[in-house]
Amino acid sequence: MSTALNDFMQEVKAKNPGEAEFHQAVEEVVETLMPVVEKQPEYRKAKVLERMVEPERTISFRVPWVADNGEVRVNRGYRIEFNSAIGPYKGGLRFHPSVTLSILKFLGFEQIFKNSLTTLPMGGGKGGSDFDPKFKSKNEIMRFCQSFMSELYRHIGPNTDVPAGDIGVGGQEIGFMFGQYKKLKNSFDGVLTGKGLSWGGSLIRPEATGFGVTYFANEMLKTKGQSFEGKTVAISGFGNVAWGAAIKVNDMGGKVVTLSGPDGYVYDPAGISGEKIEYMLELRASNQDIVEPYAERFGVEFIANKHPWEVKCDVALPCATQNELNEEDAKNLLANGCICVCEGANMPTTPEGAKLFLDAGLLYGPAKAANAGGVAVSGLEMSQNSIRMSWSREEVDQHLHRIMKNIHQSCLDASAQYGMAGNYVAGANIAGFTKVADAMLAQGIV
Ligand code: NDP
Ligand code: 2IT
Repeated sequence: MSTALNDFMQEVKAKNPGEAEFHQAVEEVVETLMPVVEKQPEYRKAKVLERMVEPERTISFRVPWVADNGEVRVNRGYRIEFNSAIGPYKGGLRFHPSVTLSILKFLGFEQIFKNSLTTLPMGGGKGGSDFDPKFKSKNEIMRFCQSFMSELYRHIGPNTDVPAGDIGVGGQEIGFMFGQYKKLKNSFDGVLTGKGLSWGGSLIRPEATGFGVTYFANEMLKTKGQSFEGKTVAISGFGNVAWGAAIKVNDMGGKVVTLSGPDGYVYDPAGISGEKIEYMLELRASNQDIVEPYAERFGVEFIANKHPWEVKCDVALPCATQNELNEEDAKNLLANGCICVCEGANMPTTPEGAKLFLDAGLLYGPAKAANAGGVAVSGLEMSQNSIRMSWSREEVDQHLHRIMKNIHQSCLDASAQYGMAGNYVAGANIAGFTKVADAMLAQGIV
């Protein structure tokens, strides 16, 4: 570690004690940005990096609600409004018992660069709660969402901060929160994305992250004269992102052989396609957060308490959660001949795993570039809301495909410009950073 990076990280750690995920996300970005910042005295003088790691605003609030049995429950809600240099704060809401300030700060920080890469005018933010949707009734989820929005509504708005979904927050939760926002504000605003089609949502938003990851992986494969045709693909997770990726991999001629949940993974060597993909929606809607019923339903192997990275595959798409692919998993993938790892989840690979991929020269697509398709279509939903129009499926998909190709090219160009050709991690960080940093310089010390 260089002295400059070491000093910088010491300060970040001292100011944000105990926030391991946030430190991890900052270190990964700053490591690749140091050479850029050191070449630009204006960035250093204006303390652009130091300002970027400090959220513009951090909101934390009480979320009380009543369970079906009459018991009062109290959760904690958050919204991190990280950076608004290039547009209103934008980013998802995560409802999961593992949610802490550290997790949301890592996600909000990454979102700044991801949103910049999309080329759409969106700043970075993230929020959520330690609420666990597992085994909750629909009415309990509704009451929780209403209580959450009863505080959040005063901090957000279509030109201020536009939340969306993430783990544990899908169309149903966005609906309950939108209803409560509209009631409190008496205004029909495009204040959340991922809305239903009849009330301002965009076609392709549910599929967007998974489609985008697959488009990005395909662009990477093309640089080696390859495609998804005939490739064996391991996917982790079974949620929104994994579902979209499974559909698009099949469209592009690949064969998906795994899915995973917190209970383990399923191995389906015949390929996960057609009704098996649709079954993923049932699995998630069952609210049990387990993948084993897939194995029972389709008569395939279930491997308890393991990740799918031990399976032989050509392409791996981690689509579940942070730090789900470690050094040993990376070794297994490389030993089994995997040629491409493209991240659907946010920060799924540990730093040790990522280093192995970069050293081996494998095609490695980092989350903030590869999974930007979700927020990109959120941006398109905002545009459609602003002009009070809705675009066709084909139109939105074409925009998404074009945006993913452009992100891929920007990463390649930036990596080459700084002497790290083909390193998509450096490319994504540098390309995402420059636009935000220049906007911050232009807007003065605020
Ligand atoms: P869903 O709620 O639809 O799916 C939930 C996923 O969460 C499951 O696949 C499950 O996989 C995983 N999960 C289970 N247990 C835990 C745990 N203890 N901690 C954290 N995660 C757990 O979420 P999404 O599909 O929307 O999100 C999956 C990933 O993609 C996340 O990293 C998210 O940040 C990222 N992402 C989502 C976007 C979106 O638009 N929805 C956009 C860009 C990125 P498993 O059990 O195997 O962990
Ligand atoms: O991590 C992400 O980019 C998301 N969860 C989507 C955010 C959004 O605003 O659509």
